[in-house]
Amino acid sequence: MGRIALVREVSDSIVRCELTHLDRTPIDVARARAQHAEYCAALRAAGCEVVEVPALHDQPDAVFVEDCAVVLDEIAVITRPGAASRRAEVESVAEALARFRPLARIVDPGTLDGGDVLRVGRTLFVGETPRSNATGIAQLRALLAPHGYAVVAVPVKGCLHLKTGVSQVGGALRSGVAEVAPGVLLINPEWVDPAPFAGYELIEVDPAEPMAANALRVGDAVVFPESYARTAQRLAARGIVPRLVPADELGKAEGGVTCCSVVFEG
Ligand code: CIR
Repeated sequence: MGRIALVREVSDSIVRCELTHLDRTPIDVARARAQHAEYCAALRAAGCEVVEVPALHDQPDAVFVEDCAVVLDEIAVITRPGAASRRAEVESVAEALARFRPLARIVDPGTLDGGDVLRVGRTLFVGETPRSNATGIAQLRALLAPHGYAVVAVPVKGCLHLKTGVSQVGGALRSGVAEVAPGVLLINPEWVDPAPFAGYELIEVDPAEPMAANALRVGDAVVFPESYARTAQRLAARGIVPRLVPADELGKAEGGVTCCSVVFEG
């Protein structure tokens, strides 16, 4: 089987989404759905089979499937999201993933959002945020140690998730090759301290675009919001030409491009 991208339709109730750092502004649900469709098209163009998990219209944030699972080659870890309002999202994602991987779970009192987990090779950097607590991070470490993954906790200040502030845009593609091909990371150093990422090549977002550090790497492609043109130019200058998608409507719900899919080899 090839590369799979799990996605979920934008809920009717998205206007009641969780918000942490943004003020509530009206969300045009039809426009959010149209942009989501373009996002799915970009995933297909990047070689993914797009698999939809069932819509959950009473769960406002259900489109952000990334937060429900961390999928590695060996195992899928079903999370326990930090926002209590989001916990009912995980079962349908677990059911979809059970076809592909053995499942493990983060359990009470642990919390973990997939948006806090950045995997580079066999290292998982995990944001310490109001969504992902020390117990959840310790549970993840214990679940993954037998598979040879290191879990490194990283402080995050000023943004929702670790991957709001840093994501991978180049370098090691598959677990196991990190040592020979270090990652290239896109980072907002105002929100995430670059120190834990010494050894990787870092590209900083344009200071006028603080939200631009969230890019989605799919194979060799990088899916990136079209509204962050200055940072896109920085990527292009480094030889990384992103596939641009409109993403500003779900941006009002504090969602970025990584949040809307769980990508893995099927
Ligand atoms: C939330 O606050 O949970 C949603 N409104 C946004 C989640 C975005 N997910 C992500 O960055 N992985």
